[in-house]
Amino acid sequence: MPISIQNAEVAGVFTEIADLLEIEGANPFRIRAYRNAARTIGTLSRSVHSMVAHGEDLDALPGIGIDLAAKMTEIVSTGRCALLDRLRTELPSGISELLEVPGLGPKRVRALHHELGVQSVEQLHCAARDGRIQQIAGFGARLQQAILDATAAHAPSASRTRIDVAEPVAEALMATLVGVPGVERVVVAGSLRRRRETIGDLDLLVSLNGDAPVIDRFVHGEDVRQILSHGSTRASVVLRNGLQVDLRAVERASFGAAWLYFTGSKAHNIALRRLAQRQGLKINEYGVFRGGERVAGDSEESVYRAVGLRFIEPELRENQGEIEASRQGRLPVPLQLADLRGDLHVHTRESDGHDALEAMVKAAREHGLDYLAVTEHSRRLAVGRGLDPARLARQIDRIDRFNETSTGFTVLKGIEVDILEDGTLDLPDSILKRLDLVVGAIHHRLDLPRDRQTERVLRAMDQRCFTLLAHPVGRLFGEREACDIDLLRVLRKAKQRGCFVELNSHPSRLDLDDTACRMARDEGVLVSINSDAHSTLDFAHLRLGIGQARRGWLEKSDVLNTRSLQDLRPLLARTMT
Ligand code: DGT
Ligand code: CA
Ligand code: CA
Repeated sequence: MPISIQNAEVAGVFTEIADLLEIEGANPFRIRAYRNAARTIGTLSRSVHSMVAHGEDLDALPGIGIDLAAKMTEIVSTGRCALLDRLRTELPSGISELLEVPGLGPKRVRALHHELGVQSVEQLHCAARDGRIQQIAGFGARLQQAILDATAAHAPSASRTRIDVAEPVAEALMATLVGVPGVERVVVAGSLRRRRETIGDLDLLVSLNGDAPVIDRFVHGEDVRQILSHGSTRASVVLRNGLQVDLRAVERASFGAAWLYFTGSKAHNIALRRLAQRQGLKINEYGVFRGGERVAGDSEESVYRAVGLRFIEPELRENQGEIEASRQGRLPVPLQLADLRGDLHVHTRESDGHDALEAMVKAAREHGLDYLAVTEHSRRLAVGRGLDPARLARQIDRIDRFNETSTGFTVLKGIEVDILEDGTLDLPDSILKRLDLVVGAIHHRLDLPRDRQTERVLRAMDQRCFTLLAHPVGRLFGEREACDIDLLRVLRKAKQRGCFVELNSHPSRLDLDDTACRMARDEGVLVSINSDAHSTLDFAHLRLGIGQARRGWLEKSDVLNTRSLQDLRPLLARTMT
């Protein structure tokens, strides 16, 4: 029996249960029972722990029935409470923090969650800033202002930059440094090398052969607005576009150790250092040392080898099990862009794309693909010039004619059909069943509460023709948070129905994200890495999707569109009957 459980802790568990039940909208009598019990426990002169230890009847206490007594026994004897654990997983993890904002109790948190989909303090801040809170009955402008003030520290930082914006900046900067005498290599480190979807600051590293004027050249670059620091081996600057860049220069002998160190993540570095310590070694940005002697450091491989590990791809360096997997030889085989054989989410001019089918096909071929699926919007999305059944029927005929004359490339007939609020699809079965695949997507009512949003998608997936769920959580960087949905249930439904989920490679989406990809892999659901191309240029985004998929530990076999068309067809066909 854990010895440290105090009455206040038991009461705290009951109060939290009552709060969470109230946010969920449970029976008021049940909620009150937990509140009363918390109060009773708070005023007891004896410890619940010792009463349980002496086998006393807790249900003799005022307001404590058999059920509550059993929970008290569970808490003091195991240190946990299954009901609380369940409630915590049912509600978004940020919900409890909302209760700590002054002025907010469970009732108001419930209203904020249900009316506005607020599930974190950051979202609360944005809702207050945008004036949405005062629109809820019982809130008002004064409370909104108080919330805005109390959550000021949670204003989202505009300071992270999308990877597609940061990457060309890094490349241009590197190009100015490669020609400097004495510079052997210029490489990217930090989160950009790990292919995170957003970048806090850019980290560049150069390998030097002797003295080189590279740091001076860097800080006096024409795009530099401000020099934050300037030393002999390092400098930090802010560029005119606002991006901060850190540059370090190291000798060749330390290059691998420095690259590994500045690539991070910090959590990965710390775990690696601990592992080295257990082997009597020391790792830092200069190398691996035993006593005063450097035993490795010129390459990253040498550093990993010195501590008994195989090379770990940068995308995996997040301290999410990669060190253990490396030691056991269980690291995923890195997915490559060239593994993709096709793209299952492409628009043409027929809806809101910019280019004709022929141009999209040409671009897809140039990207090494063998097939693409044309998936226009459906009629509900009027701004996207969505297709009604008659227009879709004409497109089906057009694609059939195209394929008759095309050699070595196939266009699949698809649709990006809206999932309506009740979970039905925006087009009838009679037309959908003529397609090769049906991509379902949510484009409106992203604010539904978690249970309704989840049910909506599950119902859509239960329909006869449903192949692939596009951009499952609907986040748009800088514009909109992910919708509140139980992804695990969605993935399990996909598994059960034999359908698939998308990793949308557009840099404003990257949805599924890395963590969700890993969840899909664990659940055995194939992920389709798609461009969602609206122009011929957008196939370049597939590379970003690959980075995210690698971060999510996906291998070639976990990805639907690494299949040849011949292997893909039966998988699609199963979802259409
Ligand atoms: P960001 O810039 O927020 O997108 O993320 P990172 O990972 O690029 O972080 P940054 O720029 O602060 O640092 C670059 C790398 O340098 C980081 O991934 C690991 C390494 N690093 C920075 N500070 C520390 C530290 O205090 N300890 C260790 N072990 N490594 C650090
Ligand atoms: Ca960085
Ligand atoms: Ca940095």
